[in-house]
Amino acid sequence: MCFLEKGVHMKKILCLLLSVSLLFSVLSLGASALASGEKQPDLAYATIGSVDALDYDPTTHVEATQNSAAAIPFYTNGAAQPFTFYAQLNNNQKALYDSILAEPLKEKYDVTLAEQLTCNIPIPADGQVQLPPEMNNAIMEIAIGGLTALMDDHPELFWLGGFEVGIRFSYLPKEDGTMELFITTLSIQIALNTSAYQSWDEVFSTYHAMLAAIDAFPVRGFTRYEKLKSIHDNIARQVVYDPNLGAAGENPTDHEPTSVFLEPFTTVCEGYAEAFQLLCQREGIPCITVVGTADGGGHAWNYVQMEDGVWYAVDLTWDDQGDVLYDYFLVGADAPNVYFGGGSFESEHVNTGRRFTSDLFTLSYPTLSNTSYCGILLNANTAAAFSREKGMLFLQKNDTVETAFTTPQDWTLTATGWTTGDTLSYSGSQGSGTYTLVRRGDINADNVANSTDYAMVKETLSGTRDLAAGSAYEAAGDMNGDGVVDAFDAALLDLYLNDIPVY
Ligand SMILES: [Ca+2]
Ligand SMILES: [Ca+2]
Repeated sequence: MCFLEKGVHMKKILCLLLSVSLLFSVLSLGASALASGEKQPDLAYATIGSVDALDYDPTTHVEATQNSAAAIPFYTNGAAQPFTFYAQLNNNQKALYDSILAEPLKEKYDVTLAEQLTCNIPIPADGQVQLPPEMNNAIMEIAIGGLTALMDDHPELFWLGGFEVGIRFSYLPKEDGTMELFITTLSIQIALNTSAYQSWDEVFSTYHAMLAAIDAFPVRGFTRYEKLKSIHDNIARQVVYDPNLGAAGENPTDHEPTSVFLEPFTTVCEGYAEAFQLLCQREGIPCITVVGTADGGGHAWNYVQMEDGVWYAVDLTWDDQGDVLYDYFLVGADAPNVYFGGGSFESEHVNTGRRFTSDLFTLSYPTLSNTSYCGILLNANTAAAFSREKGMLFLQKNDTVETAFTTPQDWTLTATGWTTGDTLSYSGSQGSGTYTLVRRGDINADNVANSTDYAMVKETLSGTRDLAAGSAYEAAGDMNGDGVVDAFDAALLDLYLNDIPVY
């Protein structure tokens, strides 16, 4: 059993919201153009506002030098119909999102709107036009919406955050003393996190270093569950929560996934969640970062979609307590807070869907499962893996499983044995269920995976043995979990029995 003292676990919360400040400057159209009263379309340009990232100081803004090189194509979500926040955008927001994604490492973008914005306003006597508030809001809704969705679909674009927005417009004076304004283009200038990067060259090189580190990051396992656990554990082992957060020595990249993949390997919730998402995307596992509040502070965590199509939550920040915990690994909304106070996961994690301190755009999240992925909490040291859709519990060849599970105290576990074909029943306050056990590689269920089992796989290949389809015995030999026992499984089993970690 692995119960830890409640008091030793620090709740990790921080502010991740970006602040918004709108600087409504006056649009100067030129008095002469308006005085005539003639219908005279013209083109003008004005900065209408800026949105600053937290910690971003506009007075230290750094001008871009170069780096218009096309970005490296990043991993795509492997799902047949991947969940994207892009799908939640309107056409103008999509235009902005597309423009930046097509050429991510640029400082400035001129985005042609898919649907131009228009309004009718009085011709100002002094030629100084101020946009009506609803027009400012419409512009900010496009910019904030497009950027929010892009940042959350593509956390590898770690430098996105604060920005300035300008517009390009034409106008048409009318006889009745009003004029029609047509906004055709938004100009977005990306602000650099100057506490971390002094130039866009530095962003460029950091981007490539991060991609290389993601490529090299070890993720092991046969099943989605096993890969997720590997990602969870290996990130927790690689980083520590920044002990200097909010003080001198704070890692200026704390809020970026770079902080997980690059030295000095200190991060905060946003880094944990975005790095987790990037590694899931590398492995083809649908995963999103969720932003909101926890215990009143800004916080970020993940939702992951399992093979059953249902979304479960992972809060790696709270699971990394020196010891790696699993209290927030693939849990549901009703999961109890084992270590952090009372209530449920949902009562402790409130989605806001906002990356900026503006209510103009809010992300919508998929529905979180009420129940956790498995009804059992794992001991930190077990390699057991659950498959809810198959109703199976996979054990590695050398697992000693009598102490493999940590459960709330009102739970009972009953196992008929601990190898292939045995069953494990559980029941408690969160529900009950039964899993069929599969000791990976132990096809003949003698509680050891060895050359006898390997021979049985070879016999299956040659057609002299028939492992019943869908049975635990077939699952024990189906090393790569693709539903069929074939030559690939024979090769994998050979390596597995010889302790060569190819998976
Ligand atoms: Ca065996
Ligand atoms: Ca197979």
